[in-house]
Amino acid sequence: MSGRRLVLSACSVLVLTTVPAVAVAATDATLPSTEEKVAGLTQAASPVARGLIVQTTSGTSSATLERAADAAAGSEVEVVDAERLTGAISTVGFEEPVGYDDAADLAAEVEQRDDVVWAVPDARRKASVASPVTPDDPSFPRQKGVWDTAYASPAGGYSTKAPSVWRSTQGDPAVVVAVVDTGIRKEHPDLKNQLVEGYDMIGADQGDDAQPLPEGDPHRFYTANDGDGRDSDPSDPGDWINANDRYCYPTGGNDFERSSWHGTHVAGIVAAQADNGIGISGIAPGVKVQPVRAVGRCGGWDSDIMAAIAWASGAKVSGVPVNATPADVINVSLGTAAATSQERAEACVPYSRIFRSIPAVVVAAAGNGLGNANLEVPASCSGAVSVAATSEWGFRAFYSNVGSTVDLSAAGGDDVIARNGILSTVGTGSRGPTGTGYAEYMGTSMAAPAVSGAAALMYSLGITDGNRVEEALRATVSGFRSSSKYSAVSLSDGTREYLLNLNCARTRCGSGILDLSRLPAPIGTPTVSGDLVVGEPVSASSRWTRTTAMAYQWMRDGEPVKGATSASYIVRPDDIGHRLSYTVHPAAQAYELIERTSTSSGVVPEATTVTTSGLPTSLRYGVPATVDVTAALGGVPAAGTVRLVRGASEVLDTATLTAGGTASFTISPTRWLAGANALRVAYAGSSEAPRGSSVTRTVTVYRAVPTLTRLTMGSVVNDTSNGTLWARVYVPGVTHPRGTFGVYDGSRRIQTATIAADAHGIKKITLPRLARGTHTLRVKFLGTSVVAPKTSARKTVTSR
Ligand SMILES: [Ca+2]
Ligand SMILES: [Ca+2]
Ligand SMILES: [Ca+2]
Repeated sequence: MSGRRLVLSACSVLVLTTVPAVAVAATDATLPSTEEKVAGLTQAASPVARGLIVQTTSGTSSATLERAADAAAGSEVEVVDAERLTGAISTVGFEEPVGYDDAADLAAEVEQRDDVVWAVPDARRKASVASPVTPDDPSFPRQKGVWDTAYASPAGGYSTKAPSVWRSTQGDPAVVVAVVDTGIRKEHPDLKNQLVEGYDMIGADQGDDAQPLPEGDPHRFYTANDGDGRDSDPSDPGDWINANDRYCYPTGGNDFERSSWHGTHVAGIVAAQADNGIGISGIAPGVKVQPVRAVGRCGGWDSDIMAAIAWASGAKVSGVPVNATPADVINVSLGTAAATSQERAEACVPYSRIFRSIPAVVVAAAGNGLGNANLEVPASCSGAVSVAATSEWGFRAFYSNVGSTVDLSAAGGDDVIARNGILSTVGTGSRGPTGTGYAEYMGTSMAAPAVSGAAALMYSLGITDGNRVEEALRATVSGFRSSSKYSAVSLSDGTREYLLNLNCARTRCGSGILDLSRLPAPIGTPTVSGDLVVGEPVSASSRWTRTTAMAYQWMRDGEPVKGATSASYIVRPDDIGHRLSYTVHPAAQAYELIERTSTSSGVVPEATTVTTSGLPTSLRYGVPATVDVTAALGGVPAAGTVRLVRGASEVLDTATLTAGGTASFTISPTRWLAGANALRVAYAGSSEAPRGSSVTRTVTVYRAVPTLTRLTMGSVVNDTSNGTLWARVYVPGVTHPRGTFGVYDGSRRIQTATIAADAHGIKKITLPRLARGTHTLRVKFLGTSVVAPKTSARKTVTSR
């Protein structure tokens, strides 16, 4: 095992050759030098254009303009449409935004045409969706992997969207993320307050006999590069490699490689200090980083990396003092691809054994091999969270390995196709350290610490079980950009062509792209709202960064109240003299450990009790009932008022209690519809006493039973004139019953008449002429929602 060298997962140098339908001038796809990037830090973020705005001479059609722009663009920019903006000004759209400079070049070319007056890039002028939290760090706007303002939908684009969680927490300083890497530049102003003690776990290099090289051997500390073996100082001395270095490159012929300051870059992505007016902000700027040095020049050894992981988690490593601040999350932005699945399986045995024996979450980079993530060691080993990289466009970053062992993806920068890297902290100096600064790197090395930062935020919120954190990480994602346009991207490293599919899918890039706006996090402390009155509801009041189904448990003096698991709670007599509170957590299993306990309510006061007699379970419409009420507090008659309430809040009547604490209501059910009515008699309080208990009963109001009179109707009518009859309906307790009469001749209705509003239920009904003969007539009151129908006796009438 100790013979394996693992290398950093920062990206190797590749150049795009042809990229169909993508705007890339692939002239300089290599990583710019650190100094160039540091110098560029004060400049504004690279602007983009989504098309051109063109003024033509009259008579140039949009179609002509589109063809012209397309011809000028060649294969580098895909022109999708052109349309008239206003007058002779038109817009030409690109399929994807392109760099402003490229668009300006294209505009200049289009402007050469005789029928074009001028052409300028259609540039973005304004952020679409601002970050929910904007720290004062001056380079925050350039941190497109943290919050990308270029998208209106999805808000924050395909970034990590950590500012969504920052409304709740930026991380708990008790949470530690170990960065197993090249070490750290502790003096970096954006990191110096963010660190806990780490360790340098790089031992002496080994010879062919698998024994440490002897003292005096010039390569004894070649990897360590700090002149000694394991020591307590994880400072990064630099990992440069000289030209034609035959120790790292046995066949020689290599160019000089600058120091990467990789561990410092990764540490800044996790937890660069926020709101200090300097540089950038990490994903979890409130937590601590523990730098553990395990890779140096030319990479590092499995044995040192495993020792670093074990030590970081708090496990014993022989010859090394125990870690006083064991890490909750361990970031491993390094690895190499095994040649075969057999080799990978063998290499994973000790790694998985360690991963499974420690409580910490291990997050590892899936590798930048443009190939199979399932061969990457240690990311593909079971027990590690394997992270692939996506670009700011929501596609696979071109370099990222993909495969079924990937757990999720995260923004890792793509400086070649999407033209943006991940900005973070670095040391400066091409060999040893000369200072500190910032640089954009891309790689799964940059995606993994975004996930580690997310895991640290989850720990800070209360998901302190490593398995639950892994589950939550896989759940806290949004979907990949759906498109097929990147199904064939061709790149070259100068010797080999790579044909890449940049479309992500769950089988290739994990469950989705890390999206912390999907993480429900509490904002502030939950409270109990509502009046503490027995029989009345109180409700849970809590704010979260995301609306999602919540689970509640109400508590009485901190003890759960059985069955009280809704957002609201009806105060019970048992609660008198106790305080109420509740716990609340997202219902989804992945987040259920993010639980908060509300502040406690005041003490539930002793309630004035109300008793009633005569409150019926049913009433007849129009027939009043009398309810006697007694209110007492501790056996003493209560003063104040009582209310008769219908439903939730409709006060039907109010009565003042007598000196004996009694009152009575006359329930006169003419104001209600028939059916079930929830009636409540409640103590309404007084200047001395709070509101008290109530008595609630469902009262069913049946329809009134009317009586019907037919006032006048002779037994004989003339067949040449209209007969008349008077009908009247009586409804007990109702002065002016409403409704409709029907007059029937046998079973046939021959007339219908509606009673006027103030007619005492009386209606004069004019009948149609009746054919000669005998008719059996009836008058029927047809009934209403509150009065039942009623039919008169038959009446035989003869028409002559
Ligand atoms: Ca050392
Ligand atoms: Ca050291
Ligand atoms: Ca900062």
